[in-house]
Amino acid sequence: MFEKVLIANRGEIALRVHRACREMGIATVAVHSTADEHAMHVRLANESVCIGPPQASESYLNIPAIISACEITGADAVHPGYGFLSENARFAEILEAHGITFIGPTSDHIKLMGDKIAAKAAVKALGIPVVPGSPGAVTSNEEALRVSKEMGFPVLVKAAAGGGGRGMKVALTEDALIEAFSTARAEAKAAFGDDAMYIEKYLGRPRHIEVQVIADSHGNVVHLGERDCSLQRRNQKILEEAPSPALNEESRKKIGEIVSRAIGKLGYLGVGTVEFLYEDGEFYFIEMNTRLQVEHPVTEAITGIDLVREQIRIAAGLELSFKQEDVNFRGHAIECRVNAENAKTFVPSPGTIREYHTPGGLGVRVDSGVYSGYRIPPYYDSLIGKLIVHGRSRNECLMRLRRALHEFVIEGVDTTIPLFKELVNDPDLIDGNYHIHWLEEFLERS
Ligand code: MV4
Repeated sequence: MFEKVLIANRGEIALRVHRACREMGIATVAVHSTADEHAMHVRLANESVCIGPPQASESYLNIPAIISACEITGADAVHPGYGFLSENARFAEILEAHGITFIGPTSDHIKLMGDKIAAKAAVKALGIPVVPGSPGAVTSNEEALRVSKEMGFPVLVKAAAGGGGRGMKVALTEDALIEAFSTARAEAKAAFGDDAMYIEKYLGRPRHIEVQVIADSHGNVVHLGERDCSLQRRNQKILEEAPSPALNEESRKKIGEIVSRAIGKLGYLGVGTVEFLYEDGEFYFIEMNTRLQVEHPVTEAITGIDLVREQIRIAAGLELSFKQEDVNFRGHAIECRVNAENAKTFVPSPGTIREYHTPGGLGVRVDSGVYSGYRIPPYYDSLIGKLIVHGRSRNECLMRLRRALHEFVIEGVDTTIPLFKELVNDPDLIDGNYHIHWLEEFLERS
């Protein structure tokens, strides 16, 4: 097992990783920008190294500075958290070249899944259902028109280098297609330096359901069920839950087995999330994420498995501590992302937290690095914490969530808590009756 892990991240996820290390008897190194000197994970870590100024490009994305921090402290592994360098294949390669373990999948798998066209072709070949669309890259207007007419409108033009909703354009008609294709292509070239494009049948009101998988270096692959992440705004998830209200035990088992088998054949290592759109009872692959995700705690709540602990064990070459038949899905969990933003306008609200009181009690977890008197810096994303509630049933989970939201006090900055207080009383939300555009429609009506 590793003796010392460097945490190449900040905020609640840096603290989350520290907690797993601490429980495993592994020393931690926090790296931080000058803006994060007073962060909770920096205080709790065994050692800390300042790696640069506030701008992420100069600190949390600064590979030479992070490698130097590893060398100075003698860290034998790096956990990248999510965002920042977590899906940077070059970072994983450079670490390996320095004899430092990247706690995550191989750089080849990161690269494969980073290319959305290659990823789709690879998983399709392994038996995962994909969205109908162009068989590969579409390189001309004529080809774009031909494949679109074949599958029928509306279609969605996507960039191979995109993902997470960046570089997409819907075309409702033949006339709109050429315009959408050229614009999306030019935007992809400008944004990613790569204008490889592909086209898919556009699904109108799907749910976003993702399957959590975990694989070790001994050939064991286990799926940990799904999360429903349909409640989003501008590609930012707001609330996630597990299990999905849209699936039954049979469909869960079926998609889980399809994903496990594929991931096993791929020789994948570590945790991964296979993202699907789900419409009219069918799953359609869209992307695979090769990192630990923000919403991993809902899976932890219903399975009792510590995903960060397992990531670290896998990276150290150990076997998974459970088999598929040992995984029992228990009850229901919901996560609310507490952002320092205005709950109506979503305008970021950095500043100093004055009063701070977190909810507690049975089935309530708060993952956050903030505290009373903490100053939220303006340089990073506005997620300041996550409220994760577990109950024996979805209804018990919702009742507990209402109670927990009522207890949560954050003063001094605006937060998304008032939005969640409204959402948990909405009839559609109570019924689990929503899709990826539901929240935007809800916000327009209220
Ligand atoms: C789609 C789609 C409809 N049809 N693909 C957006 C993020 C990226 N991961 C894929 N996305 C979508 N792909 C087809 N063929 C609708 C979306 C989409 C979406 C997907 C998941 C979560 C939120 C979303 C918000 C808008 C659009």
